[in-house]
Amino acid sequence: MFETFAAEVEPFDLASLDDSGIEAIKQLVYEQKLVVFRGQELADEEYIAFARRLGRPEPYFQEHYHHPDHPEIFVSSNVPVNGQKVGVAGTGRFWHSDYSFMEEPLSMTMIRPVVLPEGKRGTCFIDMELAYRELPEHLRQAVEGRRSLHDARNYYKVQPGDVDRAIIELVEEFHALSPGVWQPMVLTHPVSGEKALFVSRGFTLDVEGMRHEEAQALLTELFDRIERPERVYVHDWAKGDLLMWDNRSLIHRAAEQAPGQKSCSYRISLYDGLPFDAA
Ligand code: 7UC
Ligand code: FE
Repeated sequence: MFETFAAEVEPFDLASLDDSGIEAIKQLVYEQKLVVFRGQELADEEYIAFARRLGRPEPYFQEHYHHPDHPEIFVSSNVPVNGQKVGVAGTGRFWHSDYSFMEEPLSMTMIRPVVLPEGKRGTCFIDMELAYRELPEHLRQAVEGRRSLHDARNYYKVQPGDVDRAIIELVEEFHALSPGVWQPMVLTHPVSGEKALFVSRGFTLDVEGMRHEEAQALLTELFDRIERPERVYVHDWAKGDLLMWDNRSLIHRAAEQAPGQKSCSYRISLYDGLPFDAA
């Protein structure tokens, strides 16, 4: 496996950082794209307080993903609490960048495992700046200055209240809530000035100014290149990990996990105050 990105930081007290320490962490994330803080056992309130110092945490637009006491925390879990379902199970099992289907995509995402399954559980990442640099000329020309449609419709998760309702109604309701958005296919990072490809198999559904077949052929060619196994970096979760990454320069997906295992993680995504695209 290759490693052009990702940094690991040994255990230290995240909660006692001064302002310059917070700024240093943000710079580290912009430089390394993914940072894994080891040995962090934060209480929920400390986790949220840390996120607030980095930027503006954004509660997920669908409330059933929220932690019951903390809307800022997105709960990916198949572990009931007091017999009650909490959050949503099996999230993010497809390549994507968080909220790319929204007008304002999320700058940074943090995840910490809360219940670790037996066997492996992790998150996979792809460096989209490298993907951009590696594009052959014909693909670079196809994406430069073009927009593509990002829409989360294929990953709407059926909820308990959806029982007995028609699929078409659920799809229309979701579309009204989140109609999708045209995004540039190439981003310019506001800090490094680096260009990154901004598409993903999970959320990118169409390309501007192309016939349907042409658009799908271009997207499939792009995704097949981007997702080459030698370009996928897998971080296996350990207890106490806090992952933090830049959604402008990486796409990610949940790694496969053994079926039937209990797993729970807490995510906080935030806006860092910089433009998502500095082009
Ligand atoms: O359930 C999920 O996989 C959530 C996904 C549709 N969206 C995550 C995000 O922030 O983009
Ligand atoms: Fe995600």
